Amino acid sequence: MKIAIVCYPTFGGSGVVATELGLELARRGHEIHFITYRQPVRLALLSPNVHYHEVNVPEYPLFHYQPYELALSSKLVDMVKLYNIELLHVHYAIPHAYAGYMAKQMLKDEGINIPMVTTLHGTDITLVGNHPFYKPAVTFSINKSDVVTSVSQSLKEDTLKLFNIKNEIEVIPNFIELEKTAKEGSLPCQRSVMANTNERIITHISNFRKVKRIPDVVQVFYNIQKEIPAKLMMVGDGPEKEKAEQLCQELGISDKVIFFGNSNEIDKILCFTDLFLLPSQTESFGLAALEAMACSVPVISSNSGGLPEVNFEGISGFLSDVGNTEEMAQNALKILKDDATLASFKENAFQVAQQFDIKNILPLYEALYEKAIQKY
Ligand code: GMT
Repeated sequence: MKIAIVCYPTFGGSGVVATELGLELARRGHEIHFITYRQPVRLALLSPNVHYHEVNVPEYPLFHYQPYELALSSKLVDMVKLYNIELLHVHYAIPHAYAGYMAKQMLKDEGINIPMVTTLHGTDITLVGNHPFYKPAVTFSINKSDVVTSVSQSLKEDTLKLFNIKNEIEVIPNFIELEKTAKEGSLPCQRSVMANTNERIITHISNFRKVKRIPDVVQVFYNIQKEIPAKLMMVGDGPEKEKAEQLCQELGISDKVIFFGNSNEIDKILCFTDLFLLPSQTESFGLAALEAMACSVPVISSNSGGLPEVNFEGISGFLSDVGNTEEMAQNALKILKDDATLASFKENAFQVAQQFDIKNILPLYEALYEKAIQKY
């Protein structure tokens, strides 16, 4: 199949999922066209089946806001015609589903009919898309998609609750490429550079937005390090990072916390991690938690959104109510208390991650594409 993938090229989970999906489809012989405003961060290798088309938005002083949707839909029309693309798969409803619908309409005018699959990722529904300023357009573009998927059952339920959706929503969970993780996991792990042998290493990875509850990450770690020697690795960048650095100073733990910024080498950090923290206000899925589990790292998370579908209570880690940092720290200490307990949580985390291996999930997308193309 010839498929166009529209996504955000940034470090966010939706862009990562879209990129990994496209790369695996390409490995299986499909022709994949990434269409976005910058080369996606995980799209390092361009292979014969992988194409990347940049959306350019010329600056014009009249425009207070540059019309990205317009440029994207025009690019989609041009690329579909040039490469005979058979299907559009847009990741993140805003504004991709809207731009995709416009492209479909323009193509229809020229006698070209092409299906569009929209994958809902989370904040496009629960935070941004739900805002009254966007809601009519988001509802419209979801209802006009030929196929709609969501990355968890919880996100499906939220979508049906928050929007007037007439379409079926199919749940296809996010995935992980275990083979790649295993290969990278066999590289030398630089644990000794980060911590002393007696210290436990705790990691948090995110875009440091409010929804991630960064102060809770610091508070949970503060409670842990009062009981056992430990270090905290903070990976990522975003609006809450500076405040977190300040909080660490106020609590007197700056020497135990390392801020990495954005990293393309999270596997190298996860390889020496003992525990992952994700106390988010909400997560449609929690891809970062799954990436940790794939590296045999147990997870302490909140129990909101789709997290219980990924992190299994008492098996791959523990889940607590949002904001209950006291319980999160107690649960963390339960896992970290001795090497044998930690080893068994690590093994369980890896076992749970196997359910989400890309090899199990990718055929679900392929079947859905085939059905959508056949219908047209
Ligand atoms: O984590 C973020 O806030 C980024 C956001 C994105 O769209 O890139 O992540 C969302 O999509 C990910 C991939 O499907 C999910 O794993 C995240 O849980 C989801 N984030 C939220 O729902 C807050």
